[in-house]
Amino acid sequence: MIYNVEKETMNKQDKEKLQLERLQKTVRAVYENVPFYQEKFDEKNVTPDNVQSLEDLKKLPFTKKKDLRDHYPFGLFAVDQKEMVRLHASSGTSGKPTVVGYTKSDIEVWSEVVARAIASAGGEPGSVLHNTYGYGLFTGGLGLHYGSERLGMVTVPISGGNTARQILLIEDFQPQVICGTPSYVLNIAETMEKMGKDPRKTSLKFGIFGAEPWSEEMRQTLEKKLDIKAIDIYGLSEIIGPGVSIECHEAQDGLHIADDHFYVEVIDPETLEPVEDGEYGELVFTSLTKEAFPIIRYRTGDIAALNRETCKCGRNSVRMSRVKGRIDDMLIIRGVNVFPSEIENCLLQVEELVPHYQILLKKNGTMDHIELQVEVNKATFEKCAGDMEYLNMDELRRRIQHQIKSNCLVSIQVQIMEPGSIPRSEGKAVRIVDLREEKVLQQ
Ligand code: DLL
Repeated sequence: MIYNVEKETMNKQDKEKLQLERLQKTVRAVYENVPFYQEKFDEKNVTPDNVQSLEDLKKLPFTKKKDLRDHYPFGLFAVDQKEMVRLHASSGTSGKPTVVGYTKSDIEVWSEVVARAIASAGGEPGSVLHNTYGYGLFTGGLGLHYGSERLGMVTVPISGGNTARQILLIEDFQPQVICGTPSYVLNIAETMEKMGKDPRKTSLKFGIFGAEPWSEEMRQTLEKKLDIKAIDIYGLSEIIGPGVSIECHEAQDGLHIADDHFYVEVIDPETLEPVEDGEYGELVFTSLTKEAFPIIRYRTGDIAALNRETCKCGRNSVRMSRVKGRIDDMLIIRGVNVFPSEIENCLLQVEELVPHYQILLKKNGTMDHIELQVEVNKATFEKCAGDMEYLNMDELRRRIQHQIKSNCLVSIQVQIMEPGSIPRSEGKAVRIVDLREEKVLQQ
């Protein structure tokens, strides 16, 4: 079902006209109300009057996460506090969190784009949505919540954690849709198995998964384990939260961006020049309708590619590929760039492994050293009578290393672990642990 047929199937010409009108209004609002933008525009010698076409957006300066931190907490807001109704913040691994604000109208827009997203994933009015995204300052819980209610779904605001209770409510409330990070929903499915329950036998039909990078192989694992369609949803608090883009259940072929609200560019993170459609680069978003926290050319740090072909579902919006990873999480192993999601892809092709892993960054003297911890499944563990020594680890380790070498072109040290030994997440999975300074890189 298409939630907003008029906006989601709008032709290119009308869309661009609408985008330009909204862009001009946003640019004027930030120039007049946010000193940070006025200064940056002045440095580049541009004023709102210089934005006469969508192409002119390129004249405007980029905004980065550091700009949000430097203006903590409210320095980039464009409206008076009296007009605002909500704050959210992202945790951040060091220093101050990044804070974002919403007016009533911003919450309306957010609910609308998430309602579109849930409908795109297969949600329908009257059916039940089990929402395991964390409620609170994180945008996942409340973002999906408002969208689900807007669509007219019966919303279960269970939030993350207390997995046994999640399972009880899935059995008793019979939801059709589950939302959460892919790693946490996998954790729920595995807990069901441990309790002797079959995760394929629930009422669930669709899963709406995002908030962390995940691979195509992980999608197949979740679809098989839970007998559902696993849909990728993307968003970030700086732009609005979840609902920036989502796949449609009809095609599952790229994520439709709500591009009447968020204008997308993809740039080469080194040269800052735009890349061709289809080429991977850094996603950059400009908000077109936000009031409290409008944002111009925000460099997300997320790597993806664009596709402007019409989708078979009928939506006309520009689509982005699944996010390959964040620039900050990219590992450089002897000169080769690798994202954790690419390693995940390789691991899930090895039958004996479960989809849990951690990449440890260590120091070996003065040299950086990377170690991959993977976990064998229960059946494999039982085959070796619970004694890891009996397992032909060398052969398995060689196969894993070969898989990674042939797909990612890097040699990496692999440590095979017992079932259950890699920490499970109740929200965003921690895939990279930096032990060089005892700090966690990815949250
Ligand atoms: O994670 C918003 C969200 C909530 C999205 C629920 C989807 C579902 P932040 O906490 O600000 O917001 O984190 C945003 O998470 O820049 C990406 O690096 C990553 N991310 C979000 N969705 C995806 C996805 C929420 N589908 C950061 N695939 C973003 C890969 C994702 N990475």
